[in-house]
Amino acid sequence: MGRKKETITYPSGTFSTSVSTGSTPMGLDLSSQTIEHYRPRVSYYMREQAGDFHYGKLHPMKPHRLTLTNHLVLNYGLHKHMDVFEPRRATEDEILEFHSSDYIEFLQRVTPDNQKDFANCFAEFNIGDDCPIFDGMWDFCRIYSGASIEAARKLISGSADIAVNWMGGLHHAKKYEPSGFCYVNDIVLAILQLLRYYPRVLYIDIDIHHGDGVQEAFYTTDRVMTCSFHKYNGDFFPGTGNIDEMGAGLGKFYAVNVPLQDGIDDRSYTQLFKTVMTAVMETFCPQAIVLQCGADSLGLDRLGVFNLSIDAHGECVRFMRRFGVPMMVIGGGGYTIRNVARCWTYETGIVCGTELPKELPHTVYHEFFGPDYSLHPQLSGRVVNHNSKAYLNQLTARILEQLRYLKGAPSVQMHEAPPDIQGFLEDQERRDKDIDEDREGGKENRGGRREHVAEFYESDHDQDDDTGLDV
Ligand code: V1D
Ligand code: CA
Repeated sequence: MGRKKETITYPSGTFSTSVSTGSTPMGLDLSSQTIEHYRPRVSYYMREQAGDFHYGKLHPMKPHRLTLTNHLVLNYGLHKHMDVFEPRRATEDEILEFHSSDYIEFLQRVTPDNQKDFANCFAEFNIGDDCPIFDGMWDFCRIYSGASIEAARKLISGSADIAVNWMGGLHHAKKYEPSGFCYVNDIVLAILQLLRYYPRVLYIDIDIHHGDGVQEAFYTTDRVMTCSFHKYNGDFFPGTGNIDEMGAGLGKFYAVNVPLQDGIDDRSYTQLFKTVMTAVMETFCPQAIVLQCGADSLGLDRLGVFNLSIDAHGECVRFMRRFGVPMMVIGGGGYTIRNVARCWTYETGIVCGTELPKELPHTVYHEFFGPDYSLHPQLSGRVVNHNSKAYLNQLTARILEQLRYLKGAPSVQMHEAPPDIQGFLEDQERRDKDIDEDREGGKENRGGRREHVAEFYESDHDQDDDTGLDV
């Protein structure tokens, strides 16, 4: 692949960058990639029950936002542009691919009715205001994780180019404990699936909180690059994600953190996002992308303090879609639920390549969206922007410098384990044979595998630690 400095004109604007000319690992020419040329096949995962779970009356996490989203998506007619699946629940074994058995046993057994008997474990398992015990908690975890696992497998099978799961994206969950409203880390489970086939996976996180659980799981591997944009002041939850957290061992420089201050606006955010992601795509050349779209980075969020519009949030999705790399698009935080639903609906339209009318379609939840009933409400202006130009320039320079280190390290980019495609296929066959009582209603469409350009490299240097994974 030749490299040259050139100007890329995207429908959203023009900027100069150093790009790879020729083909990406997926054989697409980025310089000519536009929304008009790329017609990805989209799979959408939803389960009606997911919206019925309750963390508790005073808890900000409201699964009902999923119901609002699905109603908008369907009433806009977006199901006609996608394959819609009601995914199966994740099995205990699948969840144990990342989480510890002690923790998962606890999660399965504890309920609001018997929680008194488990009170002595609450400190060990970080149960409290952020992560309460609620009715159906284990089932909820199995539903959203099953969807992310299925979405990953769908991409691998080649029968979708983009897979959307708004139920997933619970990026804080750790191997041994829940954290920040997240119990099972569906993202880590999905990436583990993707790693069975794709040598390099890029994780991007635009939730206002740091994607700490995913970063930690893959901190010492060069096969996953994690890149989180978030508020950081050392205090804001979860307190991690400073720019100097870059990865360790073989994973050094493969964790990218973009710490931001209150009130960041559309222009600064999208410019920063595009600059960083262009450099990341060029240096890391992932074969699959997982994009966590936490909507608490929108203006007027109940917990968030950024100033982003739905348009700017969606622009990040649109930008990543243009690379034409297999992509999972997942949910995350988002606490002003009428705006979460509008945002994720808009982004479903973006991945489908469909422009949606600004006026919302009528749904049984219409009153949630007043007084404007618009897909693009005014969200900015509540918070002053504390990200000066100088700060953002310095941040950009430091991140680009980090990525240059990565490029400079000899053969780092090509340092990979061979994908375990045989193991993957055997597993798939076993799974297909299983009688799965959860599948009634699911309309899996098993098309033939499409060929992917997978690259095979050697690696026996990956490291393991107690929280991360040996990949
Ligand atoms: F405001 C609350 C009311 C009830 C229960 C919890 C909260 C709350 C707000 N913010 N909890 C938080 C954050 N926790 C703390 C800790 C409490 N300690 C003393 C510090 O500040 C947790 C925020 C979690 C954000 C989750 C997420 O948006 O990133 C997400 N992504 O995917 C799913 C969730
Ligand atoms: Ca983030």
